[in-house]
Amino acid sequence: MAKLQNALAKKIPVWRDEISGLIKKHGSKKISDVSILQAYGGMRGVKGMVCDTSEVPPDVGLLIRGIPVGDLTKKTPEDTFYLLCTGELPNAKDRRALSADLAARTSVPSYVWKVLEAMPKNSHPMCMLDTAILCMQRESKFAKAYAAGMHKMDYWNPVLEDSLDLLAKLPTIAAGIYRLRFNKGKRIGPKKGLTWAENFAHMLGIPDPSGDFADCMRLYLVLHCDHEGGNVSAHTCHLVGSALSDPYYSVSAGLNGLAGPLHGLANQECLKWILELKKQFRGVPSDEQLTQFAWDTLNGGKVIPGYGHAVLRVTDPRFAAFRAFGMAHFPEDPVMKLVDKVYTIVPEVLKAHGKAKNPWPNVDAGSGALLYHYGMKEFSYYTVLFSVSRAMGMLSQMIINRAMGSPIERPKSVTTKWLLDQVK
Ligand code: NMX
Ligand code: MLT
Repeated sequence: MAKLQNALAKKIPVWRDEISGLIKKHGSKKISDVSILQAYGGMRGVKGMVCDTSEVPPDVGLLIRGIPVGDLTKKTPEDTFYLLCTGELPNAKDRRALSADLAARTSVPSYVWKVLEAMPKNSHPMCMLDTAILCMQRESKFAKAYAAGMHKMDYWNPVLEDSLDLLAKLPTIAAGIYRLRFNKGKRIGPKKGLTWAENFAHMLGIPDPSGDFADCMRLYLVLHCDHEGGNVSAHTCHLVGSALSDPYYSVSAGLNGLAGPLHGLANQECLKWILELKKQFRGVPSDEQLTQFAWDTLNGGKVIPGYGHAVLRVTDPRFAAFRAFGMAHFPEDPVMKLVDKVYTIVPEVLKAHGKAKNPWPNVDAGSGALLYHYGMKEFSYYTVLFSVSRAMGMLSQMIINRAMGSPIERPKSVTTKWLLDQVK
């Protein structure tokens, strides 16, 4: 852990000085106004929190520490986590050190498997993952250091330790859940010498003679890692962590938010929608049939999963990266072809419908087609893969927040009566 910890130890004092100088000099400068519509409308567009790991300009899409996510599609999750934490990509030596450090921490306490095995057989895989993380809370080094009276300025160090422990164990736990929940046979243990993503692919046990599935997992884990601070999972993790709840409590809480159909569960919903479409028309539908299918969804009072976004106003570059991978590896795959056809029709339908502010696909519109192609057909599992990746964003944000001494988050709510009084 020395390398990442050392890199952070050098950066943190610089960031602290920058932020305290900014607050001292310009603390009263206004950066946002809030309307009544925003107060009732999920605070959309309100700038009221800081996240330095990544940002999402609406007309560009995800930038990780200023680098467009489309430029990171050949990188590994280790590169990405190091970049999220420090603001710089690691050199080969530092990447290898991080990989080796994670590999040394993969061992999962045996009580976690007992808890998972005791859960009802039809538990949602997300419920299993979040339960597994929560039950490991007793392992938290931060909670122990806090109880021992550690100085506030040092919190980030045991939070980094917890983060590495948790990240290292997540693929083992997630793969174990896949094999247990879907009767895939015995758990497969991690293999020496593999990277974080390669080991995850290995432990899932999906036949992969070409290594393409492992490469798909690498890409999947890079693309989902972070999406600034206001999305439901990151924001939840941030809020819970701001009470100095440790990373196990906070990440489990954040992932409970990711499990919602308007957030990370949309990837399972999206593939379900595509397969229903395929079934109804026994293959690729005509433009008219697809248009009607989309309208039927909207007229049924439902959303079209994988489309729309609270911040983005263009095609999500993460969708573009998945599409490019699918087109490069299996352009003739029927589900991939459907995803592509949906992309030509649904934005026009959403524009005509006139409600969604963003008619373009988000990250969830195409990712499932890739997994389906490689034989992972249990789509209720897809959000677990999203979770393993998103943990990197939540944890890097948490390390930085503890290092910056961020306070407990506690915005002021108002009543409808108070609002009515304001407009009298
Ligand atoms: N299909 C149908 N209606 C939609 C869609 C969609 N894909 N997207 C937005 N709308 C509706 C939305 O429900 C709202 O309707 P109403 O006024 O009746 O409440 C209206 O359009 C305005 O919503 P927006 O301001 O455009 O979107 P908002 O910021 O509230 O929500 C999402 C963003 C992502 C929740 C929304 O676009 C959505 O539900 N999309 C489908 C689910 C999805 O793909 N979620 C995954 C997002 C990415 N992720 O992984 O988290
Ligand atoms: C995400 O990756 O978190 C989603 O695109 C949702 C969001 O940013 O609000």
